[in-house]
Amino acid sequence: MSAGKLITVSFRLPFRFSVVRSRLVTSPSVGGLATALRSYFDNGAKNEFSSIHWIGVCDLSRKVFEKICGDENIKKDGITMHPVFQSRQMKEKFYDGFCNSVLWPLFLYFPSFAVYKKEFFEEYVTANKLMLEKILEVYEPGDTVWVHDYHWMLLPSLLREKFPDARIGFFLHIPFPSFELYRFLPKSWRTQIILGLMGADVIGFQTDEFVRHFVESVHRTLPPVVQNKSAFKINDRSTLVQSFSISIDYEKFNRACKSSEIKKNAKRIREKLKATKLILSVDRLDYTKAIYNRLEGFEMFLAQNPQYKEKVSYILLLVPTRESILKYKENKANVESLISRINGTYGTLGWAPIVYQHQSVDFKKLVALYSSADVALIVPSRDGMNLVAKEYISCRSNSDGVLILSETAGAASELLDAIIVNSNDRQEIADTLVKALNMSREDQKRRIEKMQEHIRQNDVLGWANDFLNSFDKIIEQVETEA
Ligand code: ADQ
Repeated sequence: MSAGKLITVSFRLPFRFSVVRSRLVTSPSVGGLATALRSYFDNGAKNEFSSIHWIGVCDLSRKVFEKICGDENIKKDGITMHPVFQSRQMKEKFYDGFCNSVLWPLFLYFPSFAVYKKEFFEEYVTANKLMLEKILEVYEPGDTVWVHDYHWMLLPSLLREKFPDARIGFFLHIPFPSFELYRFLPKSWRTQIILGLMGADVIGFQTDEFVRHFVESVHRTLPPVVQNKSAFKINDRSTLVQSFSISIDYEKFNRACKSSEIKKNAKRIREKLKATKLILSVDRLDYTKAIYNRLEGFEMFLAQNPQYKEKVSYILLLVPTRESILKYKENKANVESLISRINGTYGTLGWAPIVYQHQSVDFKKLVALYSSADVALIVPSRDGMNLVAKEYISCRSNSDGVLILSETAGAASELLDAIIVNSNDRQEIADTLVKALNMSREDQKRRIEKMQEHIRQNDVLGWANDFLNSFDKIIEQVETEA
């Protein structure tokens, strides 16, 4: 790969910072991107690069951070973290605004939730430029800069202008929508975003479908561009556009679920809940995860199958997310009121059908939950990939369990032995729960083993290595053309 540094850029740093009794306290960031990259850095990355750096937005204000840490960067688990400080205005207009009230709803097919304000886009440009300043403090020729996700789509070109020979990669963790959605963005914004991305040597997407959407959007947004198979040529530079399906550290999850401590904890969960069957969902509390729909599906299941009364518990573990945004507050309120209606209607003195936890849990608890559940119900309305689905499969040490997955999660294109449903079809969810709870042991084993083998062979290390090795493809292509 490269002997230089690897500089990762994402919105969040891999660890959250807080201050307790005047000391800096760190805790792992929750979410797919942070989980996946930390796993890669724990495994292969350190052998490939001279050092690992991560630039992201700090949870603390500059004043508080500098009071506690001076001008030191924080090093943890071999990663040097370089915090960027954003003003309150930037948080509101860039993060809550353009990122999470324009790009997020649009790219995840909730166009009616998007709020197109000029000042949001202007702040997006400013925030990308601020991030560039930080990169320039860390970057040296020979380094690789790996930019992640929709927050920083202008950054590859901003960096390219400064360093024409830099190795720059970009990976989009969320879907790239069809052009019919992408064109909701005003022309100037959508053009700037595509040109921003084209500064990268490699642009990675989760699935081939998202690659196709992007390619169509390029052709329909820019004046005629040269495309040679999977590469675009603009101003004599080539940009490779390819899918790289993100994954997890299979061995870490699989090893953990076989430990006696986790087995004991999983058993304890089952004993505590008394129900004979456990269904589990683990998600950020995001409207794109369609939690309301699946609760309605579960409610139908209870109404139509009274024989499961006191026999089934549905553990709903939802991690808090983006709580300052109105759509998230509304979604949380709706989900919580539906949970209470279902528990109120169907529960008995000693049994609540839904066990709801609105919190983040640590790795061991998460693995114990995955190990304890007979069925994982993972039905987002859209998802770039969905790592929870892969984590659940990896934690089935006895090769039993059933994964119910929605067709609109990127993971559905890989986990072909899951039961695939439509997240809007409540009746299908209800019927599929019955099917899953009654699936024969042989059928479960056959499906789980096939999916485990797939994830084992396509783990997070493979994803990162494929992405980072693809820079060489571009070099080969340029040399062949010369
Ligand atoms: P997310 O939308 O965050 O990720 P996902 O891929 O499922 O979705 O990752 C969530 C991660 O957070 C998992 O590793 C899971 O273990 C963890 N997690 C979730 N709830 C938790 C809880 N209550 N406590 C502790 N941990 C919890 C984005 C995209 C996805 C894409 C990933 C990676 O939206 O589509 O798969 O990035 O690219």
